[in-house]
Amino acid sequence: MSAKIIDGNAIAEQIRQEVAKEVEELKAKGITPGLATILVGEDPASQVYVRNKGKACEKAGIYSNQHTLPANTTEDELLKLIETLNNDPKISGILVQLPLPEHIDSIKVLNAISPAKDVDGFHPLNVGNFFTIKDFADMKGLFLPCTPHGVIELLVRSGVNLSGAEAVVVGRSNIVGKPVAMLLLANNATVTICHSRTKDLGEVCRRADILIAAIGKPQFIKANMVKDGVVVIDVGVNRIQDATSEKGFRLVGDVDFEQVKEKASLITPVPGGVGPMTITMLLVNTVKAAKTRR
Ligand code: L34
Repeated sequence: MSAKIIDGNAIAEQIRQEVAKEVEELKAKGITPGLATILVGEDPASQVYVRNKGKACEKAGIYSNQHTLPANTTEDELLKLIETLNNDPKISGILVQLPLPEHIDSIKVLNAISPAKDVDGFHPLNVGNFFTIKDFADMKGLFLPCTPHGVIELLVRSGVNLSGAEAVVVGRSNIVGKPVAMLLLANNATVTICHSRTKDLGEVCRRADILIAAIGKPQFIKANMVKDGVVVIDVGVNRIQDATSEKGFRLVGDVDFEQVKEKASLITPVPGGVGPMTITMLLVNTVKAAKTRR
C-alpha cells in the first residue's frame, strides 16, 4: 500500500480563505486585525518563516509589521519593544520568533507579552487555560499554539477519527510535543509521549494509529518503526546538504518519507505539510485577538 498524501498547502489555503472573509467582515465594522512579529538575529530558517508570516497576513488583509533586531539586542531592549507593542492599539497580536539568542531568557520574554495579544499561545496564562480545559470544543475560544493546532486541523480535515485512537507523539518540546499531546487528549485520543530516553522507541511507535514526529532529527522515523495503515504527521523541518540543489540544501522531515509512505495510510510531506498550517493558525489567532479586543 502507498499512502495518500495530506496536502498541507491545500488545507492551509482553504482555512486562509475562511480567515480572509472574516477579516473583511471585521474591517466593515471598523476593526483591522494587526500582527507584530519580532525576529532577533539572522537564523536563515527563522527569516523564511517570519517573512512567510508577513506575506500570509498581507494576503488575508491583516495589517502586519515586522521588527528585525540584531543578534546582540539586549533582553531589556526586547522587553521595551514588547511593552510598546502591548500598548499599540493597531496591534492585536505579538509574535516573538523562537529560538532567541542564548543571552536572552525566552521565558521572561514570553511572559512579557500581554496574554490578550499572545497569538502564539505561549504565555503561562494561556498555557494554563488550555491545559485545564477538557473538551476541544471549549478550547476554540483560546489562543491554541499554532503548530499543534495546525496538526489537529490536518487530522480532522483529512477525516481521521481521533476518539479512542492510539496516538504517539515523538518529542516533548514546549512548542510542539507537550501541547500537541494535550490537544490529542482533548480530542479523546489515548496519548503516549516519547523522547530520547524512551526504552525501545520503535516498539512504542509501532503501537500508533496516529504518529506525530516532532524531534528535529532528519528522517529519523523509519519504516520498521510504524505499523501498516498508520497516519503520520511530520512536524520536522530540517535542512540537509544537497549539492544538486541550487541553495545547497533541501528540506526533509523527521520521517523517512520514501520508506514510511509505503506503510502509512495517510502522511504529510515536508515541505507542504505542517509548515503552512502553522502560519495559517497564526492568522486564525490574530483574527481572534482582534475580535476579543476590549
Ligand atoms: N514564536 N516561534 C514562535 N512561533 C512559532 O509558531 C514558531 N514556529 C516554529 C519555530 N519557531 C517559532 C514556526 O513558525 C516552526 N515554525 C515554522 C513556520 C513555518 C514553516 C515551518 C516552520 C514553513 O512555512 N515551512 C514550509 C517551508 C518553508 C521553507 O521553505 O523553509 C513548509 O512547507 O514546511
